[in-house]
Amino acid sequence: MRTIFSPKHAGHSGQLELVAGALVPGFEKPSRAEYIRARIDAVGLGPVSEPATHDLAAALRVHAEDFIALLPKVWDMWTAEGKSGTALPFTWPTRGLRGDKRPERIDALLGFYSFDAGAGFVPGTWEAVKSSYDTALTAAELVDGGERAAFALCRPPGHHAGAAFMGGYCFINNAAVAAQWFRDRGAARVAVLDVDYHHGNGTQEIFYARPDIAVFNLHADPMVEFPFFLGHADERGTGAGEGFNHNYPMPFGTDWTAWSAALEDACAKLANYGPDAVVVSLGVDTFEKDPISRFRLTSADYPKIGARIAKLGLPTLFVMEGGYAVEEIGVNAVGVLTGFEGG
Ligand code: 6XA
Ligand code: ZN
Repeated sequence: MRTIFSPKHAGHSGQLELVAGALVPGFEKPSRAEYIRARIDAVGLGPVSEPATHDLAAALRVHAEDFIALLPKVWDMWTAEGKSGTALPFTWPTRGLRGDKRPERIDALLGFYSFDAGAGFVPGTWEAVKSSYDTALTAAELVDGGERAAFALCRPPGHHAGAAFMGGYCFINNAAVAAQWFRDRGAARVAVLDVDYHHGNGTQEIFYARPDIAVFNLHADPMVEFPFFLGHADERGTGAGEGFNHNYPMPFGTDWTAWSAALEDACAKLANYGPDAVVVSLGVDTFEKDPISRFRLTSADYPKIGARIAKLGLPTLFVMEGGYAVEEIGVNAVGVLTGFEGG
């Protein structure tokens, strides 16, 4: 399997995030991608190449124009206001406030376009976000060109980013961009299978009213886990999209037995949907030693995920999402891919 990977991800480094009352170094750090990159070579997964540069047209197919236009400007606006450190939102337009008024100050604008303080900017953030987007599209082109599968080693991740908001380490929704791109290239139906520990609220929001892109999400119960405000089992889609969104919330402590039963159900429904391509939002924060998560998958489980996805027999794009046990992230993420190839 070929991998697309950009060294520009490394510019998104040293950002702080708000955790339990303190601003702490981001868990979403460059070494994550570097460990995965090293493991690809160690197991001989296949060639690794850099993405081609794309314009933002594919992003605008799933994101709002004003939101995308802001992203390249955030850091300069932040410093122009005399601010330093990590560019983070200050105030959010929650219930009872005006969500229709777009403020002028950057710290308020960041709140206007965010749902948490988890997607902070540093000087290299936009370049990394853009390279992550290019990575997803370049890998999607490989699959569209006839490769059975490809791996987009994206960083930063994307599945929490909605049509007009960022959050949870995510800025542009790489998986959603790729799914829509497959549609625009002629796929009649596309499925997104999100196996990250966290619910992919952005992907769900983007496709919620659509029958042509079905979304399957396996994740920790949002009653007790981030992103908290989306991801329940009764969210099944709306209007023409009703019945095409499938959530599998699971309790803390979920192990392979219960998790794989959910995967089996999702794969059966996905196969029945009959998509022309599958986009896998590949998070490995389901791992037992993940520092911010509470599932109990082991390293031996990841190849089994890949093998089950391979059994679908569909053109498959893997898009990297979460996973914070950095020393094991390479073994686990690449384990899914080798499991796919052997399966
Ligand atoms: C709260 C935790 C963000 C979770 C990010 C993630 N700052 N999403 O891994 O899949
Ligand atoms: Zn996650």
